[in-house]
Amino acid sequence: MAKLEIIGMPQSTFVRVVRMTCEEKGVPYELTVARPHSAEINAVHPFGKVPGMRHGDVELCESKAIATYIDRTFDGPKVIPEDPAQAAQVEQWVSIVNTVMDPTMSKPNRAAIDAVFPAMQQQFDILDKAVSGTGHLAGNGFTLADINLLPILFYVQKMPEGAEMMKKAGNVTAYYERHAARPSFKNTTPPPPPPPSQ
Ligand SMILES: N[C@@H](CCC(=O)N[C@@H](CS)C(=O)NCC(=O)O)C(=O)O
Repeated sequence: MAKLEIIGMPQSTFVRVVRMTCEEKGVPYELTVARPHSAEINAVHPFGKVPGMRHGDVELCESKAIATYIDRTFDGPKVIPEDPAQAAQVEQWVSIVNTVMDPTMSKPNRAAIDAVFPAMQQQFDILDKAVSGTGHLAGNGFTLADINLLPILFYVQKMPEGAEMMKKAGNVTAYYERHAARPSFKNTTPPPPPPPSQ
């Protein structure tokens, strides 16, 4: 089969999502390290965002589309269940996390973090309830919904405020600690941020 190439920076949560999908399924891939708006990524994303992907004649961008393609194309455990209702629950949580929670939780500086503090607390309460039943975001098993959230929590728990909120949200803490032990998570641990581009 053709080589699977993932394009992007390993520090990006969205790049980590597609790499974790490969790791969970046991799919070999090559990471081409490229920054947003570099020539490599502009070739596959109209707005220059990471990640991108190439597999034979197939060129893709957007983490959800790439993860879905990998799940459907390769053998290995399904990260999106076949059952329509369960698949829709995964879709629902990927959408909530990417449209509401990621913009709140992934903040670049102190002023921005302070401004989103109340919203972030509310979102932690919601997550704590969501994972309380099965220890997963959607259904009974580990899915793309979890893969999509864990890289964000990795950065959140490194901030003092995030660590504090996490400590208070006992179910989220247990969820994070359990899944952070997965080889797919450990094997994709991001290196420190690269120096600013010239
Ligand atoms: N919806 C996109 C989001 C990708 C994204 O925002 N990537 C960030 C890095 S984590 C990026 O490339 N940012 C540069 C920019 O927005 O110009 C996906 O799911 O792949």
